[in-house]
Amino acid sequence: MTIPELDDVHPAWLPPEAFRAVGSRRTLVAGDGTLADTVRAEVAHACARHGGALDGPHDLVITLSPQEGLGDEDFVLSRQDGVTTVAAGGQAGLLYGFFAVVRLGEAAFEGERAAEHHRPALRRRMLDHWDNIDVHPVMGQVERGYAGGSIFWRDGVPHDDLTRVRAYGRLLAASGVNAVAINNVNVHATEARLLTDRLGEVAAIAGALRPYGIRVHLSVNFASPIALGGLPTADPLDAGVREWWARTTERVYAAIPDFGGYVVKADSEGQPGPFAYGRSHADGANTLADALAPYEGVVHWRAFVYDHRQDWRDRSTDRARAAHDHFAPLDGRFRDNAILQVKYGPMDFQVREPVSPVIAAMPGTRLAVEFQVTQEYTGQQRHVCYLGPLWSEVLGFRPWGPDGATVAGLAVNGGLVAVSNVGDDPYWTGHPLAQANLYAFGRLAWAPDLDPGAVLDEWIGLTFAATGDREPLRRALRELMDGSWHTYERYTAPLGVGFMVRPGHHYGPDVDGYEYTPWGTYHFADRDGVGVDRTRASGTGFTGQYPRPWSEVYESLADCPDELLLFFHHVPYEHVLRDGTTVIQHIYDTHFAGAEQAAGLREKWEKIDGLVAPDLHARVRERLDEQVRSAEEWRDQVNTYFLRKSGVPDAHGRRIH
Ligand code: BDP
Repeated sequence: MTIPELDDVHPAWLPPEAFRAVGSRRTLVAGDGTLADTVRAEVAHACARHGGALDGPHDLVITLSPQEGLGDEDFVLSRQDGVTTVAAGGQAGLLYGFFAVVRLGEAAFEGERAAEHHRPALRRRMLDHWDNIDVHPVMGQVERGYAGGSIFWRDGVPHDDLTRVRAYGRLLAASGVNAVAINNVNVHATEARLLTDRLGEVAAIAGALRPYGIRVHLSVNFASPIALGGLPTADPLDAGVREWWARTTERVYAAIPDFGGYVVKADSEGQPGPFAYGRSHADGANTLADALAPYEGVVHWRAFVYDHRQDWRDRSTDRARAAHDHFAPLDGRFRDNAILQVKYGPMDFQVREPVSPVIAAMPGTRLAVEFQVTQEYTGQQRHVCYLGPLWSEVLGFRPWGPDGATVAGLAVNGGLVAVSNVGDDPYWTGHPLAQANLYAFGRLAWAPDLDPGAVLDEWIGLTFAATGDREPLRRALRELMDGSWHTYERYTAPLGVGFMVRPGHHYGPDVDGYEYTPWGTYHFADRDGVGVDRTRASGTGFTGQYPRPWSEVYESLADCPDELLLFFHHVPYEHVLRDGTTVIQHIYDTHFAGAEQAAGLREKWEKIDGLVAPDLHARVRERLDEQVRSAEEWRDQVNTYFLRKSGVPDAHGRRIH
């Protein structure tokens, strides 16, 4: 493994300057093994650039120090008598400790520092790639990808140079991520074969990510025993099927001894699953879990199961209910190495949703919470939308009220997963500022309590480390990005109602685009009002899936938080919100304000000209132009729609249409 070659790839938050503090010192790295070698190579590379050394009296000691209570990824950071020490519980701790010092920069070498024990809050911190090997006729190569092609494959074969994959692993390790699922959860025929005759490709990718402590996982097709094994059935309780999974998995581990495990999307949006055999999702998950158990692998079984062919007129089948209806009764029936992977909201990665009730409903099951770093529903990396604050809200949510556990606490043994936003785009993420989302995901998965604004500052500090006086840049970027999620929310779908996007690609507004389709994503707007009645009293009963106090809070029109009002209630346009405005006026006001704020972002960016590299500045400017255009389109379509439905004019007399 060589580090210098990685410098040819856009460095994102690891530019050479970010290593100045470490690289200008004398450092001792003590420990043997793959990750210790990585840290040694990193330090050597930084020293070569910044004048430090790996011998002589030390300013920094990075050493293995296994002891009671210190996990493999943990490290203790301290500073005494002019020496900064990272004492790691295991090899991974060396790596994370090293990057912690990089993040601190000069601050790591100032004064004294009492011993701080750092440990990841969540054991598995994973990115899922929705990459295809072949270019899919509708979805392209990366499903919901907005940053070019796959970093793993091109033209149906693996990239022969995996430098970019190695650089990716390095970036992820520096943010705290330790697992990557490399292929799409919708597993098409070509990608299914990664499990068998194309396994060598998985092994090569695993080899590129291993030096940075990242394990590879694979999305598998539930019907593989038929398609790949030639069996007549994929029934999870069939002995031949179980045997096939066991033998296939054995071969996977022979090729990749530290393989992480499988990801499965079953009985969802056309993917095969156990329902075809009258079996439950626990039966399905457990068969794969049993095959993985001898190697300590895990299966991530997705809870995103719903009927995508429902009748929109039948209000009793509420898509929001589906995951809980399917999975809550199965609590306690999953193997210990089966992890139920639950999207953070009950619908589908919308800009605003309540937290999924499944997360509180399965105390006897290991749960992972799933986010979407790729901005499918949040501007597709053409809009600035810093998602740290959204994730932070979800992670800190307490389903049982102020004295109960947080979502992050409930996911401790399962982990945090997110759909990646990277591709082979030179900036990794299409929109250069979308790199912050990738970084923030890793940091929040490691430490969910971190303030997302502070994470943003950290990202700015590292990414633009070469900028001499960073304060003006930091202030400008902070202003531009920190509130950008709320800005996006204002000019898109109001009050938590979700899904007013164009069908298929999901970019831009189409208020009724999904209203009369079988996907289960409705707003029920008519001339009298808007919103989905999900109460027990008169609606779908979804509120009953929450424990108290939230079941009561959401049920009550008076108590339901305004930002989720239309998710839970169907209300007249004249319904008055907490700030005294009516729903209809709120829709107008937020859409005008949001579009105006989008224009403000562009102005702020203009002020940054000269503080960042010209090519990066130009790329962001071009995207901001599109964001401003798109925000105006959203404003006009949503406002016009509701003006026509309701007949209520804007109280401020602004032109709608
Ligand atoms: C939806 C995406 C779709 C994914 C699906 C999933 O539109 O492309 O396959 O989620 O999570 O949001 O499986």
